[in-house]
Amino acid sequence: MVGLLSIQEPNLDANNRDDLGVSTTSTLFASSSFATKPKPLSMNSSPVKHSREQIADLFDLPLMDLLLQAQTIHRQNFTANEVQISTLLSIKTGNCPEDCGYCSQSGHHRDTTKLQAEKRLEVDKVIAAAKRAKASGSSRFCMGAAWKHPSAKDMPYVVALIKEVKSLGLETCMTLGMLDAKQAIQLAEAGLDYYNHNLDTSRRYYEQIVSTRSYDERLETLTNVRDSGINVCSGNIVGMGEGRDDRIDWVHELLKMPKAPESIPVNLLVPIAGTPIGDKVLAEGELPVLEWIRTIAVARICCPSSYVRLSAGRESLSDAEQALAFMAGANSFFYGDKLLTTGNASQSNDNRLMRELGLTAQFAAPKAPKQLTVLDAMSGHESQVMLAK
Ligand code: SAM
Ligand code: DTB
Ligand code: SF4
Repeated sequence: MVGLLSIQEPNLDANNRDDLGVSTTSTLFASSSFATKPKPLSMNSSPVKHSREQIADLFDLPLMDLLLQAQTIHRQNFTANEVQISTLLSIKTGNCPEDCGYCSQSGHHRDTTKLQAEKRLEVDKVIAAAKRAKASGSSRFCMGAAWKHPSAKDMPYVVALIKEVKSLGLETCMTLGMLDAKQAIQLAEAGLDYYNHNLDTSRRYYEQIVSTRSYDERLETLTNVRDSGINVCSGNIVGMGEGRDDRIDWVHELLKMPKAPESIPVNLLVPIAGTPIGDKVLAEGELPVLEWIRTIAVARICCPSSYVRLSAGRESLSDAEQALAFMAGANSFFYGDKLLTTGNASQSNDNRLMRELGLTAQFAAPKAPKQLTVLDAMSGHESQVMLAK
């Protein structure tokens, strides 16, 4: 006989924790032991999210206080010194109809960037790249396409890619532009683990970097992804000429979502000559790297159970700058010699850096089971035990 039970697990949604507020440093330090395993969370915590003012206060902290708080929170939620590694591949490069001011792939800037557009990459080429990524130690394979949104004829192609890449034992991530609800469900049914769709900056500054789509359209896609059951990956770009207020507002946007993204890539702008934003930053100077590190730390504190990823921009950074970013609570990065169209910190350099910092790579995490089969000790019958979300 198969019965259904329901066991309530402690609520592991870190946004619902009451012991991580910015003004509760005494609680924070009292509970900090720098243990390497996550601590059990309180079962009766009430929902607390940082207000915009609290986020601004975090940005204003002396850097060492901010880093200590971020690293402490990191260690309460994740295994210390363990990082998740993803590899990126561009499956359709260039000639994008959107006009994102930072992007080499926008068709609007093609006369000045001179980027060579390419057709969709064939399935076997993508699979060969995924196999190389797995062999090199990546746990997740992220496929990006320069589309406004996938067309109906692109859907069977991306569904085939998800199934094939998953069958290699890799987690899958895609970033294909906007998705409607039906498309998100199709990708979820194919088994997609993560969908990346960045808000990039504040609502206010967004209008100055993209004119072909709105912030609300971006949020709509994120809602469709969340509702489909795919894990949400949504991050930003720091250093596009935005102000700290915009970085604060971006963090605040994450906290306005019903649930913070599971994965938060914090990109440091790669200034690309021939793009409007790249040219401006190249002429006027780049944002100091410490502000990117502060942004990582604030994202870590405000979204304690999310993976925070060092994304674009690492190629130009020193070992010490990257070490500070990990100290700030980043626990994921893009691995491999190339991002989508620009270079990345080389794989051999990353291997050396990981050894020097004592970081280890996390294996692909299988999805948590939704139910367990248990044996009733009295009757010997099997039961399916549902695990509460
Ligand atoms: N077309 C899809 C989209 O926009 O969602 C997916 C690809 S797009 C290249 C993915 C993300 O890469 C962007 O949202 C942006 O955050 C980041 N990105 C693009 N160009 C960048 C640059 N020059 N520097 C840093 N990040 C960049
Ligand atoms: C994300 O936030 N950063 C990655 C990934 N998601 C798709 C892309 C970075 C692109 C950097 C510029 C380029 O290589 O074209
Ligand atoms: Fe297209 Fe994405 Fe680049 Fe914008 S960021 S131009 S949507 S590829």
